[in-house]
Amino acid sequence: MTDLEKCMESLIAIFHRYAKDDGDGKTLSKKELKKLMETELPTFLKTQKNPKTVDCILQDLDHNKDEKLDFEEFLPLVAGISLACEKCFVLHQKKGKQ
Ligand SMILES: [Ca+2]
Ligand SMILES: [Ca+2]
Repeated sequence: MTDLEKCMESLIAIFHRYAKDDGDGKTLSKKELKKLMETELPTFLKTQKNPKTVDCILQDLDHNKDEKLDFEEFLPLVAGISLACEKCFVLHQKKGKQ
């Protein structure tokens, strides 16, 4: 498998690992999302000063308003954080070159 394929597999595996906690493995409840973010994205959570970050994220991403995130709704979160990371990465690279 290529690196990117491994990444995608991990992403799917992580989503399902946390989603299945309450018996409904297709969606992340708020509790499951919180646990996922606390465990898998601690660095990102630490940069967020708002204690309601998880609630805000859930509201933003939950398009069908069932207060749960399915995989399709969850992906923009990963994409968004990846975008932010990529900007940092580019910034660091520029700093390194100067
Ligand atoms: Ca669930
Ligand atoms: Ca939803």
